[in-house]
Amino acid sequence: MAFGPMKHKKMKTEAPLPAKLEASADHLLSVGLDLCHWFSVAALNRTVPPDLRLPTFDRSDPLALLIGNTRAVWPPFMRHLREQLGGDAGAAEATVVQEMVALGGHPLDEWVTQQIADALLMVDCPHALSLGHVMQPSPPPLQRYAEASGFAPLGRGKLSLHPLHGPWISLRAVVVFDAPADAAPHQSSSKVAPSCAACTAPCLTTEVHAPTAEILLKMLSSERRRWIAARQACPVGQGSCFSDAQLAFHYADRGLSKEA
Ligand code: B12
Repeated sequence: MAFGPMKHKKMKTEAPLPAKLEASADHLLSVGLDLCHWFSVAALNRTVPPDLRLPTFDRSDPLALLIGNTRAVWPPFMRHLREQLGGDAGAAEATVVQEMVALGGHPLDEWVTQQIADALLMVDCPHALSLGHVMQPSPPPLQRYAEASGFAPLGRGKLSLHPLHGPWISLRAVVVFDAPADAAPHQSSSKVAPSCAACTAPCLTTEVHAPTAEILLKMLSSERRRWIAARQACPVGQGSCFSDAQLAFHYADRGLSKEA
């Protein structure tokens, strides 16, 4: 796992740090990166193996932020995709998704990277950023950080489970700030998802029925549609399921598909 250079840009205003952190989280929210979980690095580092510990800036307890999203990311990202494809605001979602996937690459990862960079520019504080999709030298174990920081435990199907949105969340990045944990703009929710222990949902069985929406049949193999079915089998957060177009985009085969 690699943490990016600890750089920052001075803001002209002298707003207190929690206010700047809040402004930065507001930016993320406005682009659909709507899950911001503030946590204490010291508390996390006490529970993870030494090789997974987060940097501390020589502080006893620095502040960290886990960034993720629900399906709220889709409308702003679709606007961006439409611009990329020449600005046809009326183009059908299915067409945009198919054209974008055909072009290859990882436009969502690129767009998320830009949005997070913009948000961090608003914070006048050194930080270390680790993006979930950066695979060299190794990807940050975001699911483990989500669990160890009390945000979302790993479910039986090996997907992180949010108390409200269930498995329908994506994890994007972790940032450590050279600031004390109590500079967090607000307390993160202490709700946790229900345990899978007593659940009888068929997420791990072959009983799940692969979805058959037209765009999914057109773009995804039956194996990939079964991955979706397993996620849909979770009883938690069913109202937060991604749309068919979003599913087609996330689950499309791009070699090592990891955007969802
Ligand atoms: C590499 C990777 C993959 C690889 C896994 C290869 C492997 N097993 O080595 C591939 C490309 C196959 C993959 C597939 C999928 N992935 Co993936 N993947 C990642 C990634 C980028 C890194 C994981 C990692 O190596 N962590 C470091 C190691 C040290 O930590 P670890 O805890 O041991 O990690 C293991 C698990 O995370 C596991 N894993 C990764 N993804 C998935 C998904 C499922 C369902 C399962 C069972 C396990 C699993 O593989 C890792 C190595 O063994 C993470 C993002 C991140 N940075 O965490 C997303 C991530 C874990 N993947 C995710 C998803 C959704 C998927 C897919 C369901 C959809 C998709 N994108 O196509 C599929 C499902 C595959 C299935 N069989 O059901 C989400 C999970 C969200 C959540 N709610 O938990 C993440 C967090 C990405 C994101 N943007 O949110 N993934």
